[in-house]
Amino acid sequence: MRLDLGEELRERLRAGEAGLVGFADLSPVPAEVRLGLPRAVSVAAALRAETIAGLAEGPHLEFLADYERLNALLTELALDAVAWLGERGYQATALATVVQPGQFDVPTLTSPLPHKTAATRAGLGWIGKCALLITEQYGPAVRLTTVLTDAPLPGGAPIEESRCGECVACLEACPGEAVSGKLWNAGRAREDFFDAYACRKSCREQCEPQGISETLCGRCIAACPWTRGRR
Ligand code: B12
Ligand code: SF4
Ligand code: SF4
Repeated sequence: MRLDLGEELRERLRAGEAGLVGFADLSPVPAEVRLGLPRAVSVAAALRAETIAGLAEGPHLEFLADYERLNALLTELALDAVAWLGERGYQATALATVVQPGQFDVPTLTSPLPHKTAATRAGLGWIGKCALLITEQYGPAVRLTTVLTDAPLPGGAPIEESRCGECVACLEACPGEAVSGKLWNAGRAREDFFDAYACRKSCREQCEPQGISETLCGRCIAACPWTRGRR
């Protein structure tokens, strides 16, 4: 039996080591933000179990290596999806896996179309109290990328409410006091439940002594029970 467009693309990306692939209807997002394209392919790739094991004590060089591996993998997968959709006559454009100058507002720490928006719209997960995308399969231990397109891909069921419940594991693990403990929903602004500046400050304070020039931490990833579930 011939696979349809969405199944074929999902199989292709998963064969390229994507952990999760979903399709999003982006109609609630303003047209200029999604570059006039109505849908998105959301792709998640998972951290290695060995990387996560050390994260409870903060960022380390293996995390940096895995971070770079996943950024390269996701960029390659996104460019492959763009080419594959283009060959079939569809418009497609990849959002940068790692934001580039001009695509990011430094004072507010925001990108115009966050990868997490495409991911929740594709049904890959919800936004946790730690402000990361939480997937049932890997918890927050994933990095994300997004391809915008006009291809007629079947939209997943959007997730618009938190599934964190009473859990406060990330709040207790966060050295920067960035996590308020409030539950996310799709209408709630990041600032209303998470302090991105406090997180960034703590990430940098932890990275500097390790000689890591990126802004990494991930203690909230190690603490999340959805992450522990995959070990
Ligand atoms: C700025 C930034 C930071 C800042 C601010 C963090 C933040 N949460 O905004 C700092 C420097 C602190 C940071 C730190 C980290 N980051 Co960072 N960061 C980004 C970046 C470049 C932009 C995020 C952004 O625009 N934020 C603005 C706010 C408004 O958006 P948001 O929180 O990302 O998402 C909101 C919307 O998606 C909204 N939403 C969800 N669904 C829907 C649906 C609709 C219809 C609407 C309207 C809105 C909506 O809810 C979310 C929460 O409010 C993204 C890459 C990207 N281009 O998306 C990576 C990204 C968010 N970071 C990531 C990671 C992994 C980290 C770190 C673990 C360190 C690291 N680099 O490994 C820490 C963890 C911090 C944390 N607990 O969130 C991953 C997250 C993966 C995941 N599982 O969610 C991303 C997606 C990078 C990637 N390519 O994978 N980061
Ligand atoms: S990455 Fe670190 S500082 Fe930022 S929210 Fe998670 S635990 Fe807190
Ligand atoms: S640790 Fe608990 S509260 Fe935090 S994101 Fe994971 S499930 Fe949600």
